Amino acid sequence: MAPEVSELFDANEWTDAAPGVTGSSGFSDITYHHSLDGRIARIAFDRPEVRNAFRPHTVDELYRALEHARIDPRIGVVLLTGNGPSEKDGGWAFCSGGDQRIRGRDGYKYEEPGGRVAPPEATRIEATANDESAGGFDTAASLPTQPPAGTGLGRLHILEVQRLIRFMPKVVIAVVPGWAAGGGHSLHVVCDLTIASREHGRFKQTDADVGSFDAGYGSAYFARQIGQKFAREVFFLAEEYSAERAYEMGAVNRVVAHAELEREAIAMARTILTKSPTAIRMLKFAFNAVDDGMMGQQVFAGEATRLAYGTDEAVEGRDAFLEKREPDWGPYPWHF
Ligand code: S0N
Repeated sequence: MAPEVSELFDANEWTDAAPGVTGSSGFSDITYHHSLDGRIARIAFDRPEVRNAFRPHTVDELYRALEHARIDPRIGVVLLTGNGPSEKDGGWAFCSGGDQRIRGRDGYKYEEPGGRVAPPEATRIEATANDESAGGFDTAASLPTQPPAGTGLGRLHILEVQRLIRFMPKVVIAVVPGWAAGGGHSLHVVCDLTIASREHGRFKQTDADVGSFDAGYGSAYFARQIGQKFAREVFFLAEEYSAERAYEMGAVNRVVAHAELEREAIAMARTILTKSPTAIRMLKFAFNAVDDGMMGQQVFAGEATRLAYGTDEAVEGRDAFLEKREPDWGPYPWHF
């Protein structure tokens, strides 16, 4: 574990999320930690020199860590944040969106003028697959996530990350220590809750400035959150908003002193962890369903099916089939 991960990172709270792998889980563009009791995940962009902009390799790593947290039954809350400050100028960032230096005509490129940006093996977390301490869950972690080198094809798979955040049955909190801009702004929008630094939290939707627009959750869902007028203002004017102003607009849940940001985020997570996991999961999917069409219904329905499986009535249906007899629904009333 590296105490220098971030000035706000308390090394006494966290452990490397992938035991047996040196460094922070073998990632290069993010860091990934679990709380000592294994119930909270902390995933952080780790490119402070570019305000935590993401390149395709960053997105691969982010997706992998989020998926790892999603299928860990101990984890109830994920904190998504950005490490900092930048050694270059002391600036703080949550995330400044896609790395504009490698944006191509069909998305963002793995290849840079100097060659491939990261070796494919850096996307693997071998040691976590079937880890006993993690309850034996299998992450299929040894599968590479990057396309073969040299395809030259661009990617826009931050949208896959957005969907993972949206549909994971855990609460994802955006912990914003500095800039949330462009696609970084969209990520905070899609998170369930946002807590921001009073001194350094800044929000700006640059999409229309750089000719790159999020026409999905980043804008339409944002309008659901804060209203059409404010959302259109944020996108059409691309101005800078302080954390306090974002709070007034309803885009942020809490604004706290910078030095207290991660402590407050952990406290928020700890409160959520005192609640019923089933209630939290059903509520998240209920909040989502109204905006997610048939997909939202499918996700909500999956959880309803899981609950139904736990009833004697459903067990009777299964047993009757296996025992080749007619089911006896007698004990189960038609509720009114
Ligand atoms: C974040 C800003 C406002 C910070 O300004 P500040 O504090 O004045 O710092 P700078 O001096 O500007 O930056 C410091 C150094 O960091 C580099 N840098 C900053 N952001 C990026 C970036 N995004 N890419 C590459 N480099 C970046 C600066 O160049 C500087 O480096 P040096 O010191 O070497 O000069 C300000 O930096 C800013 O406005 N940044 C750009 C924000 C932006 O426009 N982001 C891209 C927006 N588009 C996307 O995110 C892609 C969208 C996308 O993926 C998508 C596509 C379809 C559907 C959905 C999405 C989606 O949004 O998810």
